[in-house]
Amino acid sequence: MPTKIGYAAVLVVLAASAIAFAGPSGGSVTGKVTYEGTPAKQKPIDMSKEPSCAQQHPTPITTETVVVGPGNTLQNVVVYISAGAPDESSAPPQAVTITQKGCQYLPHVVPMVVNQELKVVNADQTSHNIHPLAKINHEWNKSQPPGTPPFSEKFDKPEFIPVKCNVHPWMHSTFVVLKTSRFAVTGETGGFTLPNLPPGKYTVTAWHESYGEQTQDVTIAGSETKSVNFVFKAKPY
Ligand SMILES: [Cu+2]
Repeated sequence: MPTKIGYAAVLVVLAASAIAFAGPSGGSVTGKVTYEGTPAKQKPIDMSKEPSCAQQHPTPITTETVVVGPGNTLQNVVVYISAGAPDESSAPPQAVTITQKGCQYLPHVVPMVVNQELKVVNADQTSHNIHPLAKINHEWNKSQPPGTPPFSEKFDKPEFIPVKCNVHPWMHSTFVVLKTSRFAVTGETGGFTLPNLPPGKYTVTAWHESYGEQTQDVTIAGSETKSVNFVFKAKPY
């Protein structure tokens, strides 16, 4: 038979695990991004001028402007808290990495926080020239021969920056520089979760490189999970 002290100890442990489970702040927004209509057919990429890359793709890859998954899900959508959360006091300490591999940018869309370290890796046997077409931030343009070590950069203002390679015209990415670390990128399931949101009113923005931007307002009370779904209209071209 447990003693009074035994019961008290159990209660303390239960309370501690409840706090740990809820995290410091509690609520979350979760949902799915889908499209309606017929998305543009992606075009196969001809890499024959760059054999070291072409041979990495036994099946030719296609453009990635619109990447979809089963059940009309839309991938590469950046979903983030665009209003309601305080700005970050400092950038996350870990770096975000973009890798040039098989003459593709991995990942295709690269979200990061203002002033967070961005590491650029060339894993190919050929030179790339990465060129973020920044308008608000400082624009730069760097050649990276094969075998050279990664280099680091950062952007000090929020901006959606199209990225191209000056050597391989089919290579495209977007650097999504945000004021917040509360973001997610959709994968094959189209799903996203933005966790640890303190109670409050938020604007959630979903951005897609071809279909643009949508926003929805959501109010979080306590530690509840609110469902927010986005449906984009596919452009038929
Ligand atoms: Cu390149």
